[in-house]
Amino acid sequence: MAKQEINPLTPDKKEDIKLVSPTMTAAGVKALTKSLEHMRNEMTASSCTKTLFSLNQKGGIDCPGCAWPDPDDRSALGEYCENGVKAIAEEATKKKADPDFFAKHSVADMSTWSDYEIGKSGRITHPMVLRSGDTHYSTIDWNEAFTLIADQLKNLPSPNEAIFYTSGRTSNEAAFLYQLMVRKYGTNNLPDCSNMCHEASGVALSNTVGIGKGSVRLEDFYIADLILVIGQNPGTNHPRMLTALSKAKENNAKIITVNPLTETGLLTFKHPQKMSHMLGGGVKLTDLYLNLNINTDAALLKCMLKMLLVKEEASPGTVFDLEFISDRTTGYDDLVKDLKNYEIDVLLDKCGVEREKVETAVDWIASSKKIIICWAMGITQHENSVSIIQEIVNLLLAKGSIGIPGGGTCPVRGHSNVQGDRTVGIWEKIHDHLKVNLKKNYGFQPPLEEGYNVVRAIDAMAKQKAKVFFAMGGNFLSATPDTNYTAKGLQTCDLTVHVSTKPNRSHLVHGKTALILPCLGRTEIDVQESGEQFVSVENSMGIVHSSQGTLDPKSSELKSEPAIIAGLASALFDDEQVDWKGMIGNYDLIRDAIEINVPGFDEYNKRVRNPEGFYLPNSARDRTFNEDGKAKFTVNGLSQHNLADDEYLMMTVRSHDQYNTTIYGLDDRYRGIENGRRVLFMNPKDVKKDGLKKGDYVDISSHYDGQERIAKSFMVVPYDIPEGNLATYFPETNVLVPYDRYGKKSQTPISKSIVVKVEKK
Ligand SMILES: Nc1nc2c(c(=O)[nH]1)N[C@H]1C(S)=C(S)[C@@H](COP(=O)(O)OP(=O)(O)OC[C@H]3O[C@@H](n4cnc5c(=O)[nH]c(N)nc54)[C@H](O)[C@@H]3O)O[C@H]1N2
Ligand SMILES: Nc1nc2c(c(=O)[nH]1)N[C@H]1C(S)=C(S)[C@@H](COP(=O)(O)OP(=O)(O)OC[C@H]3O[C@@H](n4cnc5c(=O)[nH]c(N)nc54)[C@H](O)[C@@H]3O)O[C@H]1N2
Ligand SMILES: [Mo]
Repeated sequence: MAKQEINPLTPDKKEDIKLVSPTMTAAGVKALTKSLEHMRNEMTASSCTKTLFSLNQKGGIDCPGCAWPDPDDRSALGEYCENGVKAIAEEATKKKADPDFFAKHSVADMSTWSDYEIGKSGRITHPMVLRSGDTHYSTIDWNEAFTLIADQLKNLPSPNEAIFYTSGRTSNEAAFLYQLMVRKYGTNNLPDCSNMCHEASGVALSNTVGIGKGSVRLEDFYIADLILVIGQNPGTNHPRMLTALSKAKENNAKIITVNPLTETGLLTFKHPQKMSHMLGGGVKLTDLYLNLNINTDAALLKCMLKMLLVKEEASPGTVFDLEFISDRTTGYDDLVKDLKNYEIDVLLDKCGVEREKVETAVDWIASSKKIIICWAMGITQHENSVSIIQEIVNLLLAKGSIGIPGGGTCPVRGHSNVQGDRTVGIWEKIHDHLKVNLKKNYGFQPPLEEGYNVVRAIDAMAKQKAKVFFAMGGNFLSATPDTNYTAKGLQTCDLTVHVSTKPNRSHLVHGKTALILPCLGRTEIDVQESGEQFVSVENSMGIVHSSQGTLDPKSSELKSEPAIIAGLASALFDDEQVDWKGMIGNYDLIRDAIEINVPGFDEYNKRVRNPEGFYLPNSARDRTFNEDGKAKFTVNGLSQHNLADDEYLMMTVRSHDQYNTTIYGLDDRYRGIENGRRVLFMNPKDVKKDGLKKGDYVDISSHYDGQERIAKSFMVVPYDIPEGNLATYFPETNVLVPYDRYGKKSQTPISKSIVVKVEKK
């Protein structure tokens, strides 16, 4: 059979989309019924019971849904939310993508399916291979697969021609072993999903407060005076955060939301496990909603700082914390000098928020001390993300609100262990302590030169500088920018390998030889030589805790992620420096290895067995900033877009029914969308201006450096979004994002500010 061309894009068939009234209350009864529906459709009854009662319980399964922490006073029912349950149902599904499935469907056929259809095919049960010229994946023995990969790696002229990607679900144990294998092999090519996610937060926070993580604890939410939620949609992406916000409200905190869209999840919340919420009207969360233009947060924050400065100068010491500023910071005078260069009216005009609303926000900030600022992808995926986050830090520093009970920074992480992966060594740069410790403890010189991050990895493959691509989880093809260019890169590789739980589009757009290595999921029991194992993860607030599955593995052929790494490492190296076999026989030995290589993990095996886990050290929380102990104010510019008359600024967001590239369903009930995903949210005035109407189909294009990129067949949805701004769902529009346009200093793709044109079909 002749090999067919594979289209790497999500098929652009017109969908039968229904536009309905958005649900205006987050969670509530609907969330419960939706959760149960997903579980019933995907799982057996006994799996439902075994997982639900263990989810986010102390010593139970850490929810793979997001990185929000669990409260210590969680109920006997555990802490879960609608989207956590969907994540579990997706993994613990009874459907199987087994060898018969792969024999029946060719790679070319599967590539014409939607992401939803591909994902719903079920759990992969056997290691699969696609050799050069094959049309279908077929089974391969584990040892043969390891030898195949090891041979390819050994034959590369340089270890830097191999790339080792990580998605953020990987446990600390697997991540540590993985980076150990990769660095022993000789490269720092360890791109990870963080490069597309909170990289800018890490860079900006390290640069200013000396540690790339947030400073608040969950308990701080309960005593805060004021919480700002900027560029984040927790109702969909971190639903358990709504419980913390509602608790803050009960304790009289005020909440300000900054977002171009009025997100239902931030308006009213009904806790599905609280009778008072369910019977009453729920809790009103946001007190003040600032609907700004996309990518104008720096202007808004500067405007707030300037208004605060006016108040401070009128009555010194009443608004800013002058003692903290003089004792614990540097750069305040430069900040003040720089603020004088800006006009309030010009800043207000740029962000498009009414003056009175900003003044109210400023009054609240002026009179509050315990201020928490939360942010996520609405802030981190722009060219000037690092600057915006540094402006957030400026505000908190001026107020003396970092490192106090009830105040501080809160970058809300995405993947459930993305923060932990970085802590234990997944990074294209190498931590200073690993440079020293890997040599000391394992006797090899780790590579020191910087490896490829995500955008560099794409370019290296497309330019044939890298020939082997290995992914520990994730969906590199669809999650990354510039889908066609990424596809070209993957397709020119000699070998692509994916350690995965379920099929995704990255398995279909592959190198000359391709492997899928099926692994255990979080929900499953992991038995090794010394018995049943658990793994550990770090949440958004720096707590490390255990996670242990309760379900029987979907197939006896599945291996755990650590076992896959150890299997490959044993085929790759024949020296005795690292006891791979011993470590996977008993994960305590991996944790011992982490303890001696990574600071902060003293008595890891003991402390991880505390039901609540343990906090990693956090210098910003303790108010020790940087080497000189001082935090830095910074001077930052504003974003510039200079759009032509027919251009828009477009953000790509998540629907309520997806987990990144995994599509749980086709509805986004908080935004009134049913049965489809190819929608373009547009201001009604813009719809009219472009001669369009509700329900029309359009193509969207971008034109960076004269190159046209097109995403086809999107339905126009008139929506409450500022004029000149558009929104679509990712990954359908990733094809429009040029791989070489990214955040300064963070190299995070500009997924939230893409300049595009809209054309009627
Ligand atoms: N159910 C579910 N949970 C998830 C995920 C998922 O896909 N599904 N993904 C996980 C991952 S990896 C991550 S990183 C997080 C993502 O969590 P979020 O960051 O909440 O995800 P997004 O949908 O990208 O939403 C970004 C929000 O930013 C707003 N926004 C966009 N541009 C701007 C801007 O310029 N300024 C401001 N102020 N706001 C802006 C959008 O309107 C939207 O409300 O969630 C994690 N949890
Ligand atoms: N345009 C645009 N692009 C974006 C974003 C955006 O907002 N807009 N967001 C970015 C962000 S924040 C992120 S984090 C990335 C996400 O990028 P990735 O992390 O690469 O993508 P996911 O969709 O989360 O990966 C899903 C796949 O992971 C596999 N998987 C699930 N569980 C496991 C497991 O336990 N082990 C293993 N080995 N595999 C597993 C399954 O096969 C599944 O198909 O996308 C980025 N891309
Ligand atoms: Mo993310």
